Amino acid sequence: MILHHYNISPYSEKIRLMLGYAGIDWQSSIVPPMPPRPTLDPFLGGYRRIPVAQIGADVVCDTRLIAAEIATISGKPELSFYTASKEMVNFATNTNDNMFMPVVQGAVPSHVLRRLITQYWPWQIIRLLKDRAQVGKHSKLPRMRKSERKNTADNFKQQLENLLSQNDFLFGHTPSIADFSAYHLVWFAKITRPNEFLTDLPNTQRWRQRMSALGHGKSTKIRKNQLFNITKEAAPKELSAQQLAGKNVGKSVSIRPTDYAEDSTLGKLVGADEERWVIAKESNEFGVVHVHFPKHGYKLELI
Ligand SMILES: N[C@@H](CCC(=O)N[C@@H](CS)C(=O)NCC(=O)O)C(=O)O
Repeated sequence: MILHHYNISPYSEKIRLMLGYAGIDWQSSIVPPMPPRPTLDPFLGGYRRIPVAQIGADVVCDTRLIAAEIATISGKPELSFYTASKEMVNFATNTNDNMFMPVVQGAVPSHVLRRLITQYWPWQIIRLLKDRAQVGKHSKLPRMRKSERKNTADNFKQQLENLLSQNDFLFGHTPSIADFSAYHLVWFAKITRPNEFLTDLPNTQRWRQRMSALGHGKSTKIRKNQLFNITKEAAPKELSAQQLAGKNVGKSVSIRPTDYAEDSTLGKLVGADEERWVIAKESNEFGVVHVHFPKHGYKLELI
């Protein structure tokens, strides 16, 4: 599996750690923290969120679907939103949908800057901050006041602390999609507000260390020409009979996230089932590439 990601991206950390836990060797393609992304845009186009996973000529968008691929490859159903227990899935969905923004917006600017300065040039940082201000301005997520944000974060932390009083991980003795969906937020909070980090929450502190110790597994860097050759030479994985018979298959569509950074990807719908849409993008350079989107959190329109 190739992972397109960047260092300070919390959703990327979720997948890096999951790959480490699942024991899957992976190839790492570092992308800029904002478009343009020259190693990804030429065959993906449109969708701008990170991380994105790639297996040959199949490009998998959103951690919901990437986690499902990891669960299948590693034989660990508890890592997928589609096969984990109901309580794990409810917790992970609520965390994904409602906790990311309060955590990101609660970041202390000086700590964010301190981290960015170690990785990017000043002009890149200015562009990034401007970009994120634009993303925030057009976001459909409800805006929270500071006090509301703090209450939401405090309740979430207390929920973690209570669940972790019974077990090493949120819903048992091994990590599940629930743990990975919460951990990347705690990881980001530790970087961006270290002074007020998990004070008086001993169970959560120990869990954070346990999760962090899972590591990122074995990865090797992949260069642009290698990446492009793989994309060109591979053919997309065969779709199932159910996917081929899915609603609107054969039509030209656009697919976009419904919350923020809503850039659309256009193509021909070639597969659809209860979980995902698959669109084909065709170019002289790369031939046919299949791009997979989850249905949850995305909107399809006929064009
Ligand atoms: N629902 C997406 C959310 C991904 C996401 O929001 N990622 C952030 C970075 S952690 C992002 O893409 N920000 C805008 C950008 O990088 O262009 C997922 O689960 O993959």
